[in-house]
Amino acid sequence: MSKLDEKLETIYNDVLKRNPGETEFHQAVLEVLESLGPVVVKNPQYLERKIIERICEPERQIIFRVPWQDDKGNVHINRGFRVEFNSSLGPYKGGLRFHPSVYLGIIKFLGFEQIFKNSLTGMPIGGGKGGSDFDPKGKSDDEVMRFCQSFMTELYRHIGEHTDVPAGDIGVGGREIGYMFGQYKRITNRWEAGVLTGKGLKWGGSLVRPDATGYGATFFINEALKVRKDSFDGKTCLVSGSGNVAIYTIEKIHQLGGKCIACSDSNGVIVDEKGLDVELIKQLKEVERRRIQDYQTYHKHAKYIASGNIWDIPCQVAMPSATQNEINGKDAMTLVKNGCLAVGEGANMPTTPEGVKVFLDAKIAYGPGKAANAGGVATSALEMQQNAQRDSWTFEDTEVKLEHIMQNIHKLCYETSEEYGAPGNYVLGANIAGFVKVADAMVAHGLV
Ligand code: NDP
Ligand code: 2IT
Repeated sequence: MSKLDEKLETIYNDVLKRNPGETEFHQAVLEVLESLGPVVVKNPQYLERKIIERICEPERQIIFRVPWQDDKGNVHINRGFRVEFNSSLGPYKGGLRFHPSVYLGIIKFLGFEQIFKNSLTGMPIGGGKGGSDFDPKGKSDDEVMRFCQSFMTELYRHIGEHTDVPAGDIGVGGREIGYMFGQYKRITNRWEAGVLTGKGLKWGGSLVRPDATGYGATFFINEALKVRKDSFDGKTCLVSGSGNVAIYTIEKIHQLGGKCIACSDSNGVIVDEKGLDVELIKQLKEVERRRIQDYQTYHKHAKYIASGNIWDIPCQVAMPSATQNEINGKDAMTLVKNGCLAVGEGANMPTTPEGVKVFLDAKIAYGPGKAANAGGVATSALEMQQNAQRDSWTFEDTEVKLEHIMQNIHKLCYETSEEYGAPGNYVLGANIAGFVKVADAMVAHGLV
């Protein structure tokens, strides 16, 4: 199914050979390379200088042992990762994921996507990602703290405000960032706010950072709907997941007049035809760390579908906000058949290549993750700006900045898609616009 020209095909085959078994990384690379054919025709120096080969090879990959003890004194060993992928535009920047499925191939796909996403934000940030196969589910606060301390006891030597700035992702939120910040401060004897983002508001965090990915994804789709002389007003929406990104996507959709009728977790789907009660979801997930099934305890009219597939529910806007490859080709066909007009990816790479093809062929408004979910990392960069100035901005000012950033990303992707003869194809627009900026910086920096 590859649409690669001969030179890019050779590069891709080399990536496959050098990185065996890393299927998610292969998928992320192929998706970008498929957009770059016309770019290398226009700029042959990218091939001559082997810019694409260099972009596909992380600058540095760190893998380490993370030993920790549970509350009963049992010893556990997890594996920690930090992939410092590309520092052409700024210090490595990207989240940490704690989930049992984590292995090098997942961290590399996320780090690779992050390079282009961060480029699209227009902020001075390079690309990186990290995490562990640690499963925070069912662990006590003390166990999570001990794990985070052990993780940081190795990670601290690789990061810093001018070097590499981690943040949250799946399984890593304010609690984990707090424990990691505390350990970094203790080991280094430095109160270095800019070393991590997603910090608590009382100790260097930024207003709007918790809300930013979901708000940003909704702003992006709002712009895409505007191009089609449409809006969220009155639209029935689905948001998968019920974590950080899902919660603030639901909240912003409701503020813009849409109605979210379903969300999910890895166990099942909750459907509330009256519109989801986002304050209840915040209480259940952010405060009490419970499962989404418990929504029904408080709203008897809601329906819980154990092991259900959220994409079977008819909607006009779908915002996948859980994990990679959660929408396959069949799901995409179901969504389109049921009248879905727009898909905004809060999650990273939530749609399989078959699904992406369905959305592009149907010409719906499809915002790929590296464009649509860039508001999270962009607001991390705003947090870094506030830390550098020893300042903190109001919610209103920060949200306006986020909205402008998302409008600019949308415009850049749209205009690039027009320039390359495929107006409205945000996959092409995001890949090309994100790539060119990094590639030009790499050319300027010489062979490094
Ligand atoms: P959270 O840990 O807060 O929430 C994750 C949600 O997705 C949970 O509801 C979880 O359900 C569900 N989920 C996770 N893995 C799976 C899986 N394998 N199968 C089914 N459901 C799953 O993470 P975030 O909200 O932060 O992240 C969600 C997505 O957004 C990820 O793809 C992440 O990379 C992306 N993202 C996050 C950003 C951020 O700022 N946090 C920024 C940009 C993108 P359960 O509890 O059952 O596991
Ligand atoms: O995927 C992502 O962009 C994130 N998890 C957020 C990264 C960050 O540094 O804020």
